[in-house]
Amino acid sequence: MFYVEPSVGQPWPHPQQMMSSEQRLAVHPAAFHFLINATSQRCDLLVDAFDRYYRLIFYPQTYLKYVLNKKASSCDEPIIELPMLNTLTDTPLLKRLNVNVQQPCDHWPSLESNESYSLIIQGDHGVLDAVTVWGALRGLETFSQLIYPDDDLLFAINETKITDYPRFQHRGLLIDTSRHFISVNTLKMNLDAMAQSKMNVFHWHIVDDQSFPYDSRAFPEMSDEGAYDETHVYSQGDVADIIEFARERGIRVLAEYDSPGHTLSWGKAVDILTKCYSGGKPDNEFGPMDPSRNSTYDFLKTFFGELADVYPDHYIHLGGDEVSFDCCNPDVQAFMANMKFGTDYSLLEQYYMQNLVNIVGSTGKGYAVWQEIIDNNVTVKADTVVEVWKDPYPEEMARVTKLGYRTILSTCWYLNYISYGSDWVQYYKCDPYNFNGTDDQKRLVIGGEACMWGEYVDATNVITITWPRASVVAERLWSSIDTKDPNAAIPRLEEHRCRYLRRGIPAEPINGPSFCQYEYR
Ligand code: CP6
Repeated sequence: MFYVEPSVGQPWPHPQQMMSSEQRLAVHPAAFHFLINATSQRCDLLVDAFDRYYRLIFYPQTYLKYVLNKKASSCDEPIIELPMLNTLTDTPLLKRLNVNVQQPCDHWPSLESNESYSLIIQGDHGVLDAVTVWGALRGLETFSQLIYPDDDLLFAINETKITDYPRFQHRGLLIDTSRHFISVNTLKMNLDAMAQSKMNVFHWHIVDDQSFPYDSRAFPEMSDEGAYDETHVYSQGDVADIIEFARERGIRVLAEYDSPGHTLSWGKAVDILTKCYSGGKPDNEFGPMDPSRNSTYDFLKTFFGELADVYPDHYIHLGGDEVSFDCCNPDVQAFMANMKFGTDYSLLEQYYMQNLVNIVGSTGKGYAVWQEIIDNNVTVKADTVVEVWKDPYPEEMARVTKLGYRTILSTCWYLNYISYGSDWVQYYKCDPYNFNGTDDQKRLVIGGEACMWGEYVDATNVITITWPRASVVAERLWSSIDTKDPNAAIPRLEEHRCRYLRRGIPAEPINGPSFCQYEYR
């Protein structure tokens, strides 16, 4: 073989258990419908999902346009006609998918959501069973991927039995919107790509040193001064729109407001940063949030109080990474002497973080943090999620879980590193269980995140560089521990990438020479 050939009708990520037969069924848009059982009837999430998946299956070319413009046009544009099924075919028809959801529809997905489902395609209908609506969404995605275009039948599906559930509860993707602004529509396209790989956490690294594109209710001046310009800002409406778009796909929005480092843009409008001194006077440089002033903590109370209302997820990410200690300030030094910290800046960092986690904890929220918080001995709430991002990660995973904290791994999934060749194989081989620890420690590992830092990506390339590379992480986090052979993954990954193209998502080739008939135009 001189180029990689895709599989046909194989889902990605691979289901926990799947059996399929040679028996093919035809599927036609004029002769197929979704049917909801009685108890799941009043679930808008499901009704909207049927509408989306009907389009994704039969009219993938118009799908994205439809979901991205939903707000703008209230009437659906007519979908293009497909030729009628050739009535001479003797292939049986799949007429409907019966969807049964046991529990009443919840409003928000959470870390504890049950995403399991089973799917049986047999005879003239399919049955999708799930405990929750979130499981039903995952099952609908799988169903849509089992259906493949066919020259004679238009669309075909093989008789199949699937039992499926995620190996890990937290399957995230970090997108950074501070180094480059990324439009709401591009973020939505990315959320759609996540749903198509069953990822369920959008880690939104929304602000950082370079820009503050969040329009705060309490401090609107922060984006007036801190964003690149006044049009490159997420309004409260934009944030709500992203959260809703994610919710419809069973994706949580984990917003990160990183401090005390990485906050230069925060300080453009509010006086909260450490002023650096050289030669005995301020030199107009700024350091991390000023941990020595009470006014800093007053600000944090108001600001994080607001965020607790804006973001519905139980968790908010507090950052805490890469705090630099080379900003000298006499007041901070006096404070350190007074607090008996000596010259140990890690104690100062610990003091700030301890205050911050107490403030955020008192809003009722849980928090995620980068590993430095734990390395610095801050006492955090028992339900804290610690994100490991440094090497050597096996030691860190062992240390954090030994302390009893839930952990997610991102070290080996920094997708912002790009290089020639099939770099995805190394992501595929990395596993959150690659460390020495007891079963109790392993149980504390709740998943991981692919990270797409924003220094070298904006709307021109973020989708292309992220997909399908993040799908590789998605399969590691969803599928069984035994789904690990890259050679077995190649044809399915190739089909998955081609399916992204068919659905209008410009995912890049990652297996060397290949051919996808839905070439991106
Ligand atoms: N920004 C923030 C970053 C990074 C981190 N935090 C980062 C560090 C190293 C690499 C990529 C990104 N750009 N706030 C580290 C968590 Cl290689």
